[in-house]
Amino acid sequence: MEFFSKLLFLHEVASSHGKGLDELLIYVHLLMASLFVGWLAFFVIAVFKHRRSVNPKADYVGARSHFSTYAEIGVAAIEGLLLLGFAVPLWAKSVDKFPEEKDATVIQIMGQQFAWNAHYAGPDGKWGKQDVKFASSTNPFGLDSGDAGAKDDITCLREKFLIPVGKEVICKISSMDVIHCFKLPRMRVTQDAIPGMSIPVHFKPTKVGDYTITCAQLCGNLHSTMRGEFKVVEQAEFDKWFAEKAKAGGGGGFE
Ligand SMILES: [Cu+2]
Repeated sequence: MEFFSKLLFLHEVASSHGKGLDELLIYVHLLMASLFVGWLAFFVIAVFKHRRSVNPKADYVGARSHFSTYAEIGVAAIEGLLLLGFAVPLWAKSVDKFPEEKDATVIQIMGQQFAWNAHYAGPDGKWGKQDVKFASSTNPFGLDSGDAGAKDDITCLREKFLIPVGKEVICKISSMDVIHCFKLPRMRVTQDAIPGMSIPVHFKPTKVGDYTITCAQLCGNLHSTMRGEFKVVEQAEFDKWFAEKAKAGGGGGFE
């Protein structure tokens, strides 16, 4: 597997479900590679075997063996196995089954041309009131500064945010302008960010380190520069950062 990961230039996995996804990706590529080689070999053999000098007269019946039928059935069976035996169970286990919010780090993510912003409910665990009428480039989450629940909310606007390692993360993805796509290559997470919608995704980071968020949807002239950063840290470091952020005037971003 390690060999094939390198062959496909896959980033080192840093989430719990990433390994299964990579395995599926590798199996699909192996099947496609063998089909490519197989069909190409068949083509070359057919062209050579039936060349004009040995077959001056066309054969009007054609192939008499059933080999190609069996080969087609074999390929369809392997594809069925990949879909029903690997892809569907992986989706059910790693994508469909959400962790409980109380056991997870819940973050709202807002894409904007051309940056990523994060919003945490703060130590009280309650999201401040949000309304689109308050939304602006300095307040992308539309937080109501008059709401008591918003006072300790933490917003990281165009800046690095932290996530604790070994704990489920739920990101609720949205966009304040056009369609973006929240992509965490090393976490094997990709989800479109659609204006007016909040779409949740979840993953469990397994390695501390610095990670990049990219945008995987062509979203404007500076799309290629649309990056975000987050850091996966030990729980203690996260708690310290979280408390400091909340204390430093929470809700940041709006005055
Ligand atoms: Cu974008």
